[in-house]
Amino acid sequence: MQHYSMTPSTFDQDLDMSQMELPPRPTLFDFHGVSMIKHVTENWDSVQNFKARPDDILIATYPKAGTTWVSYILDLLYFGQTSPERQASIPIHERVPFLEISTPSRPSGKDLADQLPTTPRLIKTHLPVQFVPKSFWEQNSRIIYVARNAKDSAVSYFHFNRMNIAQPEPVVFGSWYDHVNGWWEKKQTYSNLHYMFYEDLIEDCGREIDRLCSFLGLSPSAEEKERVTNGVTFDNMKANKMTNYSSVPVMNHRVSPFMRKGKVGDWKNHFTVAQDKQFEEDYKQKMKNPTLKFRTEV
Ligand code: PPS
Repeated sequence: MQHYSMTPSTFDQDLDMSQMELPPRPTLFDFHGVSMIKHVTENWDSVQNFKARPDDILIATYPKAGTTWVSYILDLLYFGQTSPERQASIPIHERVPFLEISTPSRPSGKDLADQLPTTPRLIKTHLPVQFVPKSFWEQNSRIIYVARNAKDSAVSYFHFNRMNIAQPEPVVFGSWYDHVNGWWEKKQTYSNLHYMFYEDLIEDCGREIDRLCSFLGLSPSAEEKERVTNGVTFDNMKANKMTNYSSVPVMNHRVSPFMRKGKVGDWKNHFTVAQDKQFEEDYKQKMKNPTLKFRTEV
């Protein structure tokens, strides 16, 4: 196989789950035109009736676009100084609940969001724009959408599906194209939406934090900003038990760590030249909106 780079791919490394008793992976099904799993649809009415507040901040992404990164940036900006306990003992996925998730063994994301004691409440969603509970629009809540180029999203999602047995065969939350375009169109009419890109964060995280702060009306001191920028580097988040998802039982980090590579362009280690050509042809058909542009390298 001709690869873009000679760097060996990480496929199949360390992959021996054959000895483990694993529950079956959830099945994908069509849900109003979007491929979903029961863990994100079972609590549907309750999620749809979620009562958003004007000061809530919703972090919306297609999976693997940098949700955790931006969640942690916001968490540090708002609560980094005031709540050392929060930083030391509450994992990021509890500080920033995943709104639509509902599994038998844990409180639902909606309940966790309802119970958040903070102001603002930081809430994560992977829902395509048409499924977002209407109270967010009615309350004019602030929304941050993070998008990542399709090729790196596909590679990251592929590895995530290997390590997380709560994932079906790819891919839940439907088409990447519909997701990034649906949210992009929403931005044209809903002004409280900040649309940002993973590639920009990689290129200059400090600049993106400045843009986020200006959207949120925050003005951290130089020292505070330095603390946030330093806390959210890939290496620091990978080493931090509160941000690396090491406490989540359905994830096997020996198969592939949640904090995997954190790069733009890793797709080159996975796509053959022929696959890339095929991908580009398909991309041209599906990405009709010329104003939404992604970078696959920086
Ligand atoms: S999820 O499961 O949808 O919430 O995943 P998500 O957090 O959106 O995306 C995970 C990918 O983001 C990378 N990541 C980072 N990259 C660079 N710097 C920082 N600080 C960072 N934090 C998370 C993470 O490594 C996953 O990407 P890949 O390409 O798999 O490494």
